[in-house]
Amino acid sequence: MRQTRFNTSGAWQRIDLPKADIQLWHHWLDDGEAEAICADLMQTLDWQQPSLTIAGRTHKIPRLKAWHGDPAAHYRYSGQSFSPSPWTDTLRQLKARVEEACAAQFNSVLANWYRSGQDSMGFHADNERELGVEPVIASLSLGATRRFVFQPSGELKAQANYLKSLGLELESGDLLLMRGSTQRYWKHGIPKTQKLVGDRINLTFRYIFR
Ligand SMILES: O=C(O)CCC(=O)C(=O)O
Ligand SMILES: [Mn+2]
Repeated sequence: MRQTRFNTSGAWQRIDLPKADIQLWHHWLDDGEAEAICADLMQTLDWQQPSLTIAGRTHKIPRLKAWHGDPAAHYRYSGQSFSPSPWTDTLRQLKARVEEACAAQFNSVLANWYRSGQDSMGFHADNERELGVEPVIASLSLGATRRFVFQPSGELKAQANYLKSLGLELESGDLLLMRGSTQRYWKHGIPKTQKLVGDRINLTFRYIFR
């Protein structure tokens, strides 16, 4: 991996994928701080486990999630509009630090809590219309290490079927920044694992346009 510095000071590494702009700041938070923040978030966020209906069958999503942000940062999903829960002190402070590290602004955060290796997130792109044409997404990982996998999306796969997936072992305190055309050409997900892994919380800071 090539070392690069961009926009702001810091220890960003560029992740080399075509038609993507992905940067990783390994151990952006040290272990102690990441652990304390993870414990705080478990207690203070508005955790829910909604159901999804796929092909006529209803399942609870395989993780817990919470959505916090500015009151105006509505999110539309499956024809419904959701208002975020308010910022907690911890989230507000983290948001300011993430904004500085990423030289970007965010008005909401989606939190996901993977309780074990059986919790997961399917492949998707964060390309909803309200995220704008080139979404800037800052993703902070806390707790257990999990494999985050990129796969070329339909459009890119059709152009270059030699492209393979790329896995990143995201550790506690790692900050991943996705910008530019990343969401257009790549999908990402957190596969289940048979390994014995503990709790992991991931925060994705986003900017929702109205
Ligand atoms: O848990 C992760 O690292 C990924 C979360 C994610 O992709 C999302 O919230 O959209
Ligand atoms: Mn995502």
